[in-house]
Amino acid sequence: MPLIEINFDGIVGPTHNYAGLSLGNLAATRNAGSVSRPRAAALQGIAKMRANIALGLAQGVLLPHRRPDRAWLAALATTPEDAAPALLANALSASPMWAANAATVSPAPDTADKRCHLTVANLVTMPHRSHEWPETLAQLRLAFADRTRFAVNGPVPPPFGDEGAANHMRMATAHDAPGVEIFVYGVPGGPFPARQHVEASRAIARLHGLDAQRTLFVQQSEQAIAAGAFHNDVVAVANGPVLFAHELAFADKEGFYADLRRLMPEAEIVEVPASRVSLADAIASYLFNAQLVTLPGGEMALILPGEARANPAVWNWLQDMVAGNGPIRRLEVVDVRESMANGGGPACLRLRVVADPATIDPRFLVDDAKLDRLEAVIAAHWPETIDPAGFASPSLWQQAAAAREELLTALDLAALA
Ligand code: SUG
Repeated sequence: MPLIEINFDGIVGPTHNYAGLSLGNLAATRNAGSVSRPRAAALQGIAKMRANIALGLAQGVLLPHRRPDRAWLAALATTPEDAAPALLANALSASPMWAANAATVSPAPDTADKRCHLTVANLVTMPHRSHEWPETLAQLRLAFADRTRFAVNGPVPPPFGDEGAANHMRMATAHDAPGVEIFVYGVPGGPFPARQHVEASRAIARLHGLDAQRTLFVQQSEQAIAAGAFHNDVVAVANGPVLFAHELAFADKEGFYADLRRLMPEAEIVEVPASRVSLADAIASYLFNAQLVTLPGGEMALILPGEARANPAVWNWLQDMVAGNGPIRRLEVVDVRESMANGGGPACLRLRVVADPATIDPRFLVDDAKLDRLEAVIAAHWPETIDPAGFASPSLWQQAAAAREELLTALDLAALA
């Protein structure tokens, strides 16, 4: 079978909550302290996967991690029972659900050894995300265990912050053709942290054996980070030969666009002008945190969050776009509002891997029947609500652990327990 794009969605974990842990992520900060709905959040995630399958797309999953993360607390010489409230909140986060931050992926046609390379993200900038990588690495090593096809690399060492595919775009005439890889980094100094460091991006390009002539390092605009675009995938997304970006996404867009057109004359740039959609509207609606996908018939579709339809400036622009002659022909809307309230849209929830599905551990691939089983587990075991005031309750930790175990059993992945 040829190489195709598979979206691996992070299943929303049973401790999904609003603790306001991500400085610079305006939605998460705004909702700090609110009561979350883990069951609804996870069911919304399942419904999104079903909608993608119905469009003819291949779908995989990544799993929630152990929460509270006792191993991490033990390394800090404490326990859930004794940890200070802030540390406990960091240990309880369900943030692995945002699989776009799990790893950076370079498909086989782009790499020197012609294997697909995945480098797990260290996520060092945010304490609650900095302890994700060991469990993510274990899952990736299981899912992509075929070493003749995949290389799964450990994280870039700190202090160089790496946030994975959220700051990486790949453009190619077809998924299985050699691509141009674009790493987008931030420069510290603004009001919010720059979570992707250029040193980390350069290290990943070397680790993956990318062709320097087909790799670009592009600075995200300081204005975008200051407006709340804590990852590039909040202001830009690429698929195939198409780049869809906000006018103010990049520090030097003319230089970037010129480099891109030189490396890839087929590139099509769909730019949204600030005069039509302000950065604030783009970030609040997550217009660019859409999944830009090629459907089996060859048509390109944008899978958007409901918030993009609810924003008149954004929706009017999108209507004009599809009425025109551009490469993006179809709009699909999904409801992921529980994730959105923590700053995670449709594209945050998925990690794209270009590979032959037959070379991947089938336990990580899903169809409708498997999603039925996962839905039943979630409906029966996920907490209906979590109030951050109740983080210290052992019954919450027990329920979360039992719920995760049920899920692992349903997927025949008890080895990850
Ligand atoms: O890292 N939110 C995540 C959202 C990640 C979105 N991912 C992409 N753009 N690809 C983050 O900021 C909120 C956690 C809290 O406040 O509890 C959080 O981690």
